[in-house]
Amino acid sequence: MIEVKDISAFEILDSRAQPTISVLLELTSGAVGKSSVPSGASTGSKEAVELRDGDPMRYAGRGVLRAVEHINGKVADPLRGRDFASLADFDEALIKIDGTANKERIGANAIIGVSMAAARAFANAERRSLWRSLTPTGVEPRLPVPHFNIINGGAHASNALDFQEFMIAPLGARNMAEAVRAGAEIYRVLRGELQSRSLSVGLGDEGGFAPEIGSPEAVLELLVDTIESAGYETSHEGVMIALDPAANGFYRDGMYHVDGEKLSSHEMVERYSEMIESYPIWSLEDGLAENDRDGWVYLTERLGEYVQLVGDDLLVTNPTIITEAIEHKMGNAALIKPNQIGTVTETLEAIRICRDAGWSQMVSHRSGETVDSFIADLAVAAGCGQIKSGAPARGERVAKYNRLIEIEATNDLPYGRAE
Ligand code: 2PG
Ligand code: MG
Repeated sequence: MIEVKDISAFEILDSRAQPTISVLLELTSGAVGKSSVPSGASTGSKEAVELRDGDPMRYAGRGVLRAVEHINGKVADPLRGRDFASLADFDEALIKIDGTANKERIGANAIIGVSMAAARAFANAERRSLWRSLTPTGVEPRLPVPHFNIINGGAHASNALDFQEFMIAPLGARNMAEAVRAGAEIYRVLRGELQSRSLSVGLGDEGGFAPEIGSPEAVLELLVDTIESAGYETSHEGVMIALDPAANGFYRDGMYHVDGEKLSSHEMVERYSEMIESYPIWSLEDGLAENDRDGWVYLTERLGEYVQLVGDDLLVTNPTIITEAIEHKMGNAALIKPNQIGTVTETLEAIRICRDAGWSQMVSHRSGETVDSFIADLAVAAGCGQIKSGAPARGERVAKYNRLIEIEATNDLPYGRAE
């Protein structure tokens, strides 16, 4: 049994100068866990509720003092001095305290912070690494293929690019350290390529470059050139490309607005199909909008055999929504973001459902981040085989990749996609 001594929270900043929550959780044994909470910009409508103060006099309404107050009072009061058998038990208590389906009473940003801090405190109490303590029975932990977001657009940048993320994935790397090296070397060559074409090397929210290039195909062309001039092969044995267009962002009145064109759902799928034929793309996330459900079914029929189709805004790490999507054959993989659902236990449940259905899982950061590297341990623990944490640059992005290098250096674990 693990006894909670105290929980406290305070308001800190994330990587976009927005307030977020940091939580400290102390056990009677003396073990302590700390966390800080990320925040998204392009969000799915069914994500658990991120509670903001709405006070225009502080941080333009984005303050989180109410959520902090909830942790220090409504959450901490009933949990102080209580015993728990496991993290699952603890998270169940959190869900009960909130009592709503989408965690709107306490705020999902408050609850996930407490859940992550508890996971760390419980691991410390067992004197185990976080990833070891989170590994579910029967799962083989592994180091995930990093997906480096090196060109940013959409809601994460002020350029005209409609697609949000262009990522490179060293699928064929020998190990984590070599995968990170590939990402960083390609990023460096890309900077030079952009400069030589007199394009901006200013950055988007996730540390990728945000040049004024309008067409996704022109970016893909540039990426292939860059990967090859950095000395890597564009293949499954080398480096492949992954896209997150985040199509909610350019879906209006039932049409997809890309680079000055208006495309129907089927036309959008055809455009992807051509891209996949012409460029080394292995994964496509949120290719269609979350409300375009028939489109998702068609997309999966049409391209599901050739490419990984990841649902993010569509699935929001929600076990019930993922189960429905599996039934309806909408996609074949899920993006996993703990703050979309609100507890670590429900996140692990979402991953388990995917695994049991033969769906892949990619663990993900948010565009607003801190240096908390929780998701690195989560990805290893759950054996997901894939992670995205932005560019191989900027402290809050690199914190996750560096944690993965540390786990690799101190343990004997396989690297790569789960079979
Ligand atoms: C996404 C994420 C992370 P945000 O769409 O996948 O890259 O962005 O955190 O803004 O939702
Ligand atoms: Mg996404």
